[in-house]
Amino acid sequence: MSQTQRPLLCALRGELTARAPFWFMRQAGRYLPEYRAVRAQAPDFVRFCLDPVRAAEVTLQPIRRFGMDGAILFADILLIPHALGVDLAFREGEGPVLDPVTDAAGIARIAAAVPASAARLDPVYETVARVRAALPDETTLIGFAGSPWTVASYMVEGRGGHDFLAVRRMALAQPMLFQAMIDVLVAATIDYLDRQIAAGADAIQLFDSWSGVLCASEFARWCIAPTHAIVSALRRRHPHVPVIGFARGGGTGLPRYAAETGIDAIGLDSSVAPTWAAAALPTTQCLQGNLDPLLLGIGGTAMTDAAAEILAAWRARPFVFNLGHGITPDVPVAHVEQLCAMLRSWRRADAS
Ligand code: 1CP
Repeated sequence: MSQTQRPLLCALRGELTARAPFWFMRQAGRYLPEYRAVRAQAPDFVRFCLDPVRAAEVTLQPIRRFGMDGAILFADILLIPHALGVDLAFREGEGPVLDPVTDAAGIARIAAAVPASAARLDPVYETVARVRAALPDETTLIGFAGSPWTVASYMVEGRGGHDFLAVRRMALAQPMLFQAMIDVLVAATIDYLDRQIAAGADAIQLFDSWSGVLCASEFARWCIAPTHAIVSALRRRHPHVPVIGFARGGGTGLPRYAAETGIDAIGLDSSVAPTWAAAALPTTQCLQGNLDPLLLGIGGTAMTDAAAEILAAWRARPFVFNLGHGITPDVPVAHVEQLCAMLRSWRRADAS
């Protein structure tokens, strides 16, 4: 089968597919017993991400069970700081902990590490190659990275999201210094994604999970501009590989993000009304989202009614069905099965 018969890839390229292609953020994860079994064998999360056999296995698990149209590479956005020499550990119940980078000397250290950083992530590209070889032809393989703002927020704060005061202060009070950090992340991210594509990734998603904490002008500077830099560099090297931009919490900044970054598809969080997105975002651009992951946990008609609302709002546009954020560990497998069955039976022709 040729690539053009991958429904998810077709939708990302702006085609009106007959079916509703779907995948779910964090589809590989703790809600799956088979994931927990592999995770139990791999207590160190960074090593787990850099173990191509295990990472490929957990990438494939949800595809075997549910047959999504897309597989997302199992890795983590914090592998870039790791490759840049930043100490990183994932602690049970606490999430990621990093050695903070907050001054010129720290930024000079990570800048010096950029040329060698892509090769430090060689195991990730091996995972990509293994997954692509094992996937059904019609399934799209999505590679990913964090967007520079979101990755920088972990590097400056030294941990996961709370109030983001340190990184927001640095961006506002020392913009030149902060720009230097963003430039390092842009360069490292381009090389990393270039290598994922060379290894077999069909599409790329940029996760800007914390873009919602920025004020409007800062959103343009730290979210839109670096995303544009990454997308244009990838486009020059790989003109046919679509990029999905997921600026979570982007709100009223989303039309500008859609128009100015060069992304092919826009990931939407659950706060965005599906009908608003259909009317406000460029009609050629694929929409992706945006069922509230909590509804997947609740199931029943609350879940299927909300999914039907998204399908109805987007029936005249290219779209990929997804959640508005990642699946949580408490989600029952049966609810995921029910949603997949509903999506599989939907046809655009019946929807008008
Ligand atoms: O086994 C475990 O410990 C489970 C938790 C877990 C998983 C499954 C982490 C820790 N990372 C991952 C894999 C992962 N991370 C994937 C691939 C799998 C898939 O999606 O199916 C992806 C795409 C990510 C991306 C990621 N990591 C993001 C962006 C997406 C999002 O959720 O907004 C972020 C912010 C991270 C950081 C991260 N990784 C893990 C934790 C606990 C955190 C911190 C989250 C926080 O700060 O609240």
